Amino acid sequence: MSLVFYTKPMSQGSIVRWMLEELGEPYDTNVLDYGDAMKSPDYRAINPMGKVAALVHGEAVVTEKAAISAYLADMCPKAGLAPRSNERAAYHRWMYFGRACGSNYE
Ligand SMILES: N[C@@H](CCC(=O)N[C@@H](CS)C(=O)NCC(=O)O)C(=O)O
Repeated sequence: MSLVFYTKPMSQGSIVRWMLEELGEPYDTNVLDYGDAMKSPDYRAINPMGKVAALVHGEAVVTEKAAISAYLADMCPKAGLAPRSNERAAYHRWMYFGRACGSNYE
């Protein structure tokens, strides 16, 4: 099933790109510019927020970098990117900590 990644260089899409590369599955990339391209009706049909990153996997659409990362890890267990059940609490904690905050340093 095809994977299509919507991103912009030097954006939070880089986190998703890292996951896609670790996954090792083929994917297509659509690079969007800020402004008109990201706010177009065509792209808003994928992400109503008009932001990157977004992932289209067949009929499934996932936005939000944490959600996309978790989706990819679960979609392809053979890649070993999601932990075993006894490690899931820490996995969720640090997945959402790291991807929810731009800066977490005190
Ligand atoms: N909560 C979103 C944030 C996405 C986001 O803010 N993306 C920025 C690029 S780093 C964007 O697309 N900005 C374009 C805009 O707001 O017009 C996520 O985690 O993926």
